[in-house]
Amino acid sequence: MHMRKYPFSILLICLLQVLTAKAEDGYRLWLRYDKISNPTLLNHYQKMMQHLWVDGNSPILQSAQKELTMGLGGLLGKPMNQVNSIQNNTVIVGSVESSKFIANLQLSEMPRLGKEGYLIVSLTIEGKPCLVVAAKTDVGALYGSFKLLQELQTHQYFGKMVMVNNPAMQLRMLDHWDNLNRTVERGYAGFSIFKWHLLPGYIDQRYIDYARANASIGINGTVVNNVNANSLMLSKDYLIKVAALANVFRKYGIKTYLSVKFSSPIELGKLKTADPLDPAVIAWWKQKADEVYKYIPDFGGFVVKANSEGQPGPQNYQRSHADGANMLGDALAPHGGIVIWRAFVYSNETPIDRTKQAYLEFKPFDGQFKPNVIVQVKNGPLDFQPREPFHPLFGGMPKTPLMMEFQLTQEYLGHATHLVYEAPLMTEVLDADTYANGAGSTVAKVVNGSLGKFDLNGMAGVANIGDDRNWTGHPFAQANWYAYGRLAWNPSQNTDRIAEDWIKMSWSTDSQFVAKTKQMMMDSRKVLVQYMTPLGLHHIMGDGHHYGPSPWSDRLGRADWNPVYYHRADSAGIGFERSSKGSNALEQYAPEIRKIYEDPKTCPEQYLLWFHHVAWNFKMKSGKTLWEELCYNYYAGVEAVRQTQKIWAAQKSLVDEERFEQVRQLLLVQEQEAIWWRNACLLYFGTFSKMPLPVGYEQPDHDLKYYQSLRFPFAPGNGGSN
Ligand code: GCW
Repeated sequence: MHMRKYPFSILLICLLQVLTAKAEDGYRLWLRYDKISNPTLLNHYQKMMQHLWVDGNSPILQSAQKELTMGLGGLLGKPMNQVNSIQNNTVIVGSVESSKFIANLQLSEMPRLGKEGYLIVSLTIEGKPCLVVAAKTDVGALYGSFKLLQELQTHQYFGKMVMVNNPAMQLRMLDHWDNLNRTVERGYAGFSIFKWHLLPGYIDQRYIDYARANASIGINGTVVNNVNANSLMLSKDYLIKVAALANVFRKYGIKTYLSVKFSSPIELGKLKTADPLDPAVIAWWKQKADEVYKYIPDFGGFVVKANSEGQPGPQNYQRSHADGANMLGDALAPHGGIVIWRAFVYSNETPIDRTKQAYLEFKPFDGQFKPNVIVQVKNGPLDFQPREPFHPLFGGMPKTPLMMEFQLTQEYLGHATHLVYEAPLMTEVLDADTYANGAGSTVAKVVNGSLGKFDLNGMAGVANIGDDRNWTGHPFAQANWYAYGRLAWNPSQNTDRIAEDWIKMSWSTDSQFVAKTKQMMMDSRKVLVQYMTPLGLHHIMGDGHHYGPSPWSDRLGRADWNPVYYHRADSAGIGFERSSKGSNALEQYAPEIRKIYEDPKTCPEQYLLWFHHVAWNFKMKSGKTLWEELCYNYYAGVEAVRQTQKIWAAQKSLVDEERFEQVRQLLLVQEQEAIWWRNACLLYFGTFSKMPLPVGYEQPDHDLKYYQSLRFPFAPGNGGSN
């Protein structure tokens, strides 16, 4: 019996080892910590990092210790020797806040560190060479620990090192649009990671790994529920659940925030009104804020979507956004909390150009918000389109702190099916010059507070994660979560470099693999714009679910929900005239911008149809007519996806089978969907231009009627109950 059992169990173990060694399901994100494959580097690192000393025992330092133990142990291929005094070749981690040893070192770089910054320096102390990760605070030391691991994972760190690093922004937030029933608005990676019905009792390992991933890229705040909020979130039952999550996140330097519904005093408090100037309402919110802080002493604050897309707000009571935001600000102020008030509003009544409305509503209140209120503005004036010019509120409200809202989830960028690296979209906006205070007044300088000298400043990214095993659905969508965090930490980082780091950490350090994969990523957003909305087209997607093309849609209740409102194609041409000859949305920008954009001949072509209605035979810079250029772009976009497929196919031997195959299949779907966009849009626009597809292009395999007949009743991410 024993003889038979023994070899079988050995066999099973071996089999399991083979399987687990091969299985690469993406769960580990960019924190894989597999043993360094380059023998010279490995040898070098092993010599330099023989011991680990994390000096201090706070929950945050314990997180650092756990991460370094796991990370260094994995990368160096041997368990770390834990010590509590200096030895030869020790990694020493600590902060002035909790380590006498670190404080006594009196490091000369220390004065250059902010609250969350860190320093990594090679030193010889008491004759012993060591590597010191030091900070003023424990959270700084945690960030430094992740940075050290990143340096090793990307094979950067070799030899002596001095690195001083501070975050550029105060708030670096990840915003979930997760509902209490675990559906995720505009979520394409499964259900919400937050299992409300099992909280507070059950702490899923995913919450911890989520916090680790966020901390590794410097994210320090999370909004756990949808801005289309349910007032139940503020009930005692749910606050206890939120507190359990906050207990996990706190250990990684992450503050918890909640989206709140403005009418909560009515729904939860049984008041007759939610009027922000009503004394009973004011008292209700104050008492609610006190209660929240009883459960979560370091609670971050409230995020509010008010008077937008049917959400209640102060305007229901003829009060202003400032009245509403300031009332909540007063309730949170005694506890150090903040209000993040969203500027994504467009009025139900006003029939003017939707892209002008947020500016018109908010600009008059510039300088009238309480010091603990920050206004959160989407990157563009419409709604997270594949390409939009920057929002004119950036630079338009010099006396008010503004924060950036990016959308990581790919609502308008091919859901979790299309391979799109969003970092170039982000930097395109961050680097844009608002001219608010002369040339060089970039959007980045608005949102990092440097232009207006605001201590309150930051960025938010609408999360793209769910309970899919690999978190984001598409393996490459992880890069958007990663890059967002890196850019919130430092908006002037090179997107190419961020991609490179992400590839090395998430896939492989093989130089050919890194170079080719980076090439696929860097162009991917430009390519998506080409096959979806080239030359400044926007909002021509399917109704409701926003899946696929539907430029012909004209049936929705409000004019400005319909694609035809945006592209305005007719026999004369196509595009939305937003110059002084049209809606004059351009007037909301600085004169330097207006001057160039006003004239279709000087307007950057990537925004041409955003700002102008242009004749079909308008001469483009390439010498082509507008119609030809439109066709060229749609076809080039599809071709580029095919090119990407080829590059990926050639990588097969350099990557694990599981993720290789997943990406391969998704690229096939992406190609099909790119063709669908191209054919549907060109067939439809051709009914106005009356011009044929240029010769030599492959012909659409269906007619326009076919594309118009497609229906997708259960496309994911489409709102639903919360
Ligand atoms: O783009 C729209 C989305 C809505 C979203 C809204 C917003 C949360 O289609 O699903 O609602 O933006 O940002 O508030």
